[in-house]
Amino acid sequence: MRLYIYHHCPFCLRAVMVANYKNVEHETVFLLNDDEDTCYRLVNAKQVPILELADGSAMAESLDIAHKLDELGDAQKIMRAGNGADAFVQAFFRTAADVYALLYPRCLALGLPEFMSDDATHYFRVKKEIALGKDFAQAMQDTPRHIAAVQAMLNALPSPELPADHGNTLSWDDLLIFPTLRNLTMVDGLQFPPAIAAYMNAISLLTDTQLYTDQAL
Ligand SMILES: N[C@@H](CCC(=O)N[C@@H](CS)C(=O)NCC(=O)O)C(=O)O
Repeated sequence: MRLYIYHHCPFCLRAVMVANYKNVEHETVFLLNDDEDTCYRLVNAKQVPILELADGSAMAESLDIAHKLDELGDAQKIMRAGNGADAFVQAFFRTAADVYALLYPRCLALGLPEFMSDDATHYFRVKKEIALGKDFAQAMQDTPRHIAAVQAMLNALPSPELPADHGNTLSWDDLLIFPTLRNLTMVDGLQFPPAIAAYMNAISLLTDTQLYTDQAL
């Protein structure tokens, strides 16, 4: 079984979290960001994550993949029911423009496997500068303004439930909450409130996934 991902992709992280938590044996394939052919060959669309099963079939959509991995993984590792994590999802949605303006230019500077060629870097930059409506140099210059908006959002988040309060289990809500927070650790200067930092460390440990804190810029 193979999981095709980009390291920085928050949707991919959902699949990685479940695969690791549930000890699903799999091979991780980091695609180059401009590799359209592999995506089209497997799922007829340019998107990751993609799960290729042992029978050669492939599936897209992170939450469908997460459910499949949940089925295939260690039955002792329970996925706790969630309630949609509305407060988090809505807060992330409201500040999405600031979040992306902080994350897109930083992604390229971290030496991630999906950007290991000039063509892959160029592909990402062109696409994301159009999405942002400004170039990466401008986005970096605007960092203080974007940090202020995202910091206010972080400060207003409710305290997420910790795995330790639920028999050290992962919840479906964690798949909606953790990936955005994990990516925000790319940003030097953001202060994670203590309850959020404790949550991030606990989920990172439970799912064997790394934060970007040491590489923040
Ligand atoms: N609804 C999809 C969204 C996946 C998605 O948007 N993935 C992004 C990467 S973060 C992607 O593949 N974008 C196309 C590209 O990078 O060219 C899911 O949940 O899996």
